[in-house]
Amino acid sequence: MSRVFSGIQPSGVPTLGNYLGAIRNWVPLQDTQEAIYCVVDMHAITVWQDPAELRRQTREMAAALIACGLDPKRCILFVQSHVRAHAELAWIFNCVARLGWLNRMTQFKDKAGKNQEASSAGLYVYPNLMAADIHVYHATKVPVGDDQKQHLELANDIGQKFNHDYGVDFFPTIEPLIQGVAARVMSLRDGTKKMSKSDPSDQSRINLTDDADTIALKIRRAKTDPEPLPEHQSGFENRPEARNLVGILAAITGTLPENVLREHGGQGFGAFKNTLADALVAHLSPIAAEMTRLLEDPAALDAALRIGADRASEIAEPIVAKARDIVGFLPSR
Ligand code: AQP
Repeated sequence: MSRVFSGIQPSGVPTLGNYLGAIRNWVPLQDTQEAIYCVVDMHAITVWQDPAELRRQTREMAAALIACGLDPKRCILFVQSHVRAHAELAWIFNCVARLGWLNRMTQFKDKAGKNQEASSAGLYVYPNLMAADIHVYHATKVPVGDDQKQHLELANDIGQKFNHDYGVDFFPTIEPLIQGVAARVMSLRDGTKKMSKSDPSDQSRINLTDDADTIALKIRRAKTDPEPLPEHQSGFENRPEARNLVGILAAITGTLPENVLREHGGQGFGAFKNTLADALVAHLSPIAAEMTRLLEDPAALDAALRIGADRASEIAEPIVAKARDIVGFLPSR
């Protein structure tokens, strides 16, 4: 059994992008791997979060993960800030990673925008914390969306540099698991931009908590072009919105884009959007209902997360203790 790690930020309501690109792929891994999943609140505060909202969103994210099929008995599910070892290893990694490596990270450039000087230092070193999240468990497989590929390459660079600098074979190589036709779901308003939970426009995304009418309205309003759907995938060239909507229908119905085009190619977007909205509502409504049910008992949710944090700490503590020893820190006791 390999050890799998992945995380998600409680920086808003999880989106269809988070679900199709990541969360949905986490579920089957619970039964085939040792799976560790984390609500990464320390990553979330790299951009401003209102404290009360952050607490609410952290519980909401945990509820969403369970509602999507994660079972705290079959995986380790917890909140990042409850396991101190993440922060401790991240500091060591801040001293291993090179500025030149961080300068190449496109997510920082996307999130910092034009005013990089005003961004938090945390946003800049976000990939070092992400590397620590994974390496602190010696996890070797990381199921993520396509947007995180560059960060995983950096995590491998950090692990290898640590091993090389200290002459050890301590951190293993990480393998990204980037799966499915919807590894990158795009914004409903701009097919060249990824769907994000913190996008200022709520119309750009489907939230896992959206009700049936909201989903139908957002899909009806989704940007398209005047042409009918192509018959083949080659017809997606310069049509990112068409590619995105077809990809979403394929992913949600468990098929391939070419099969969607076999059925809907040549159709206008009107009829296609109705089919897509119906499929999304059928798939997402039970998840939203289960989230609501779970959030009615926050004490039970918190208790499950605390058990998860204890189990995670048991794995992480000896690994971070060994890392401390390797870099030459005196034993603390
Ligand atoms: N649009 C997407 N398509 C496919 N996968 C996606 N993921 C995010 N957006 C898409 C995957 O979701 C997982 C959790 O992501 P995250 O919350 O840690 O951070 P993120 O990638 O920055 O996600 P968001 O929704 O865009 O959050 P904000 O707006 O707060 O930055 C990751 O595996 C990611 O690949």
